[in-house]
Amino acid sequence: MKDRKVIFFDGSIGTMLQSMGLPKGSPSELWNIEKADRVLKMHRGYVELGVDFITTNTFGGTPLKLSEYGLSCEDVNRLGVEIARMAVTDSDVKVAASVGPTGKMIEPLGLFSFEQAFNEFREQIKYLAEADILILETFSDIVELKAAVMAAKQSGIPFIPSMTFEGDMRTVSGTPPEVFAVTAAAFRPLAIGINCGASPSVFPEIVERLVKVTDLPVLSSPNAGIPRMEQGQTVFPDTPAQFAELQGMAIEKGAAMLGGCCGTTYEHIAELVKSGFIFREIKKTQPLFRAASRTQIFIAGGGRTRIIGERINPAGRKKLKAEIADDSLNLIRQYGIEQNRADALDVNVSTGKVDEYPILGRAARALSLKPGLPLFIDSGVEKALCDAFSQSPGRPVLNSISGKENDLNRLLPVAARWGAAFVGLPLDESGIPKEAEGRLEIAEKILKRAEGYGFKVSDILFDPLVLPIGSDRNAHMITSETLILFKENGLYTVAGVSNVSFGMPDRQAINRASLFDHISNGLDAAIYDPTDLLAMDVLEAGGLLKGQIDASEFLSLQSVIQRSESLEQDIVFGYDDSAKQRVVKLIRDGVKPLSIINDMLIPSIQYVGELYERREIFLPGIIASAEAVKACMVILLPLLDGKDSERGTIVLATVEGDIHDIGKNLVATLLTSNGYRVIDLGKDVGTQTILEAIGEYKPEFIGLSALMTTTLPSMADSVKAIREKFPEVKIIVGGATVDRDFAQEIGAHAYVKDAAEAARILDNLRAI
Ligand code: B1M
Repeated sequence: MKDRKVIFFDGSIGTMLQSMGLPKGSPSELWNIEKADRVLKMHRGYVELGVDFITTNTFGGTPLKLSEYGLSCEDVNRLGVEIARMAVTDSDVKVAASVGPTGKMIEPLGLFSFEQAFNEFREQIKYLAEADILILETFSDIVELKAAVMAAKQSGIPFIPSMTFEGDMRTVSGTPPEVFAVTAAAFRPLAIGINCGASPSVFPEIVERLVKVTDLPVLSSPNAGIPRMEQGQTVFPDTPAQFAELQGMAIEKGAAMLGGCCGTTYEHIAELVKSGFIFREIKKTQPLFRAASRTQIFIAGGGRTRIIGERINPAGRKKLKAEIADDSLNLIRQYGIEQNRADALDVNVSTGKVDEYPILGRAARALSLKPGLPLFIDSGVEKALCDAFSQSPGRPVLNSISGKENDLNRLLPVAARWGAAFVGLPLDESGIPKEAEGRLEIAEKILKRAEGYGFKVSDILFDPLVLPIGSDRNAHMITSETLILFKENGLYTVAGVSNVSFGMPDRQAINRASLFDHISNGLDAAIYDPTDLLAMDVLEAGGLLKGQIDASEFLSLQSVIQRSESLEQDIVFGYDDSAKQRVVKLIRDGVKPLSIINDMLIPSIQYVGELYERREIFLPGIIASAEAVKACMVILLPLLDGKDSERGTIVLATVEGDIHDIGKNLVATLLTSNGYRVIDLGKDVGTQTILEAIGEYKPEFIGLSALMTTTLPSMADSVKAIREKFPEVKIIVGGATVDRDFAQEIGAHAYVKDAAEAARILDNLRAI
């Protein structure tokens, strides 16, 4: 693309339909059925402006979202495309079918599984087949985006994924633009985009960052400014001229396509179309090997040699083998945390005795929360690989695919489907070629076959193969020759360095010598032990000396290991095993369980919330901390002073739409220990379930918890329904966003500030 006309998309659909009478709070998709003429008129308005693409009125068109309004997925989506098609008849304008998020948080941030999300998108996309392209827009969770992208890819319709970033240029769950670009590009979309979000002013900079890591065209669709409330109305303040000026800056940074999101109108888009913007191609550097986790990117081929932590591998590690056999993740988590100085982690659970499914996926899930590094999933078992990929946010790496026909036929399609990069092993049915040339031949065969699935050379790290020096004194030299030959042929390289010392004494010395020899020959990445601090220091200092990293990156690499000195720090870092050990010790030292909860655990998790608000940690970090608190509670619960007599029954629940349950669990714990029988319905509990539980358990009390302002209405609804159906049951409410006035206003019998006062308040209510 050189000096080409910029491609224009339309602007906001919701804003335009509201200006045509769509009531606030009513789903715009309903109008595909009830007011198709107005939707058609809205589209035609954009077509007349001279845009290249119009977007269908199907943003909230997943079955789940539509079911809230009793609407049919098939009708809404088919009609949405039909109306748009009608609007573009006799023109060259194309139809982009809009697909938005499900509104559910995906595991591990929420309860909705990857597969559930994928099925939602697949179902919606089934009815969008008549569109020219799909636009997957306003996604803020990279995992949910990946589910949508995979469904789009499977449909065969070209697609553009588009994410929403906050003012700090990360999504709410902590994903930076580069991770989005690398993850999305792996699925070969038409383009990638950014839209919506609270801070339009950062759009040009995000475009610049995206353009640096991808060859794909970039679409920029900001809102018309930061919305504010004026006399009860949401107002988007940017004028068409201001909007076009911002988009002009995005063009300067390399955007190829422009559109508008919330608050933009015909006038905003007209201003863009008449602007005369010309797409300016930004000169690209050589493509590099890229993988990613939710928050971090792994780049090999430029700069210093990257380290992939090797320790999560049961080969030669008896304790780890035993833990995997016991289905335990403790050591895997610990090794993950200990290796946080690496650039990525290799994850291997193959013991030869245990089925790798589902423990590989569980390991990937745990490691993606903490330490959150990009993952090399080391397995050849398709079912285990797919599960682990579904638990690896970002772009994982499949380690490895050899030149054997069976491997190529089985594993290349898996890597392609999941958008994974991979490690290529130059061995085949005849074994490992002795000479470098033979290994290059197989590497080239792997590359050729991979190209048939859309992979490029920069999607693969080739392993020159490291064999034990003890069994062949030339082993290291052959690896070196192969490495040099691979590099001369433009391949990216990775080596499992420590294999060289297998069976030898003083392995560390041999490993270090081998590592540095390979580095001097240009090795791009090494699977190595990052807890070998001397090697890591020298590697990083070497990068500094060669000008591959600057002084500030050198310093940040040095300070990466987070050592915890206290229970509070364990919670903040999310180190659950260490936290449990400290709790046991504190109890042994005579500290009261309640004091551990109130004085250490609760303040720590609240501090975690402050770090999150300051964007110093992201959602996966909060989850790791929350899980550490829960692990401690399992130890503390049985130790709280219990009373023998049963003082009454209470049904507890976190209200619908809210998945925070630490506080509610604490209330359950303290009430149980005070002699109450607790029926805990869990989190995200709807009114109907609560009513059914009251019918079943006949409790004297109901306790509802809510942590978010957005879930206070659910609490009010539940209280209302309970009071109507079971006026004799006493209701207590609590949670960080609840206060006495609100409790009174919604008709609860009591507000409970914290778990410690819950039993006393129930005792008081019993007395009434
Ligand atoms: Co989220 N979260 N979170 N979160 N999270 C908050 C609550 C938030 C304040 C963080 C923030 O943005 N600053 C914010 C809510 C903002 C608001 O509406 N005012 C928030 C948000 C927005 C979200 C998400 C939407 C993600 C996002 O940020 N975009 C998402 C929501 C998903 C959903 O629910 N649909 C989300 C997700 C999560 C995690 C899954 C990552 C995790 C929850 C894990 C879990 O609970 N299993 C999580 C966490 C851990 C938090 C913070 C950091 C800590 C909450 C907590 O456990 N506190 C929180 C920030 C903060 O509080 N600083 C935050 C400790 C706990 C002991 O306190 O629950 O208040 P609390 O309980 C107290 C009292 O309130 C009382 O007793 C306890 C003390 O003894 N109490 C009761 C509670 N319930 C009671 C019931 C009673 C009586 C007393 O009777 C029945």
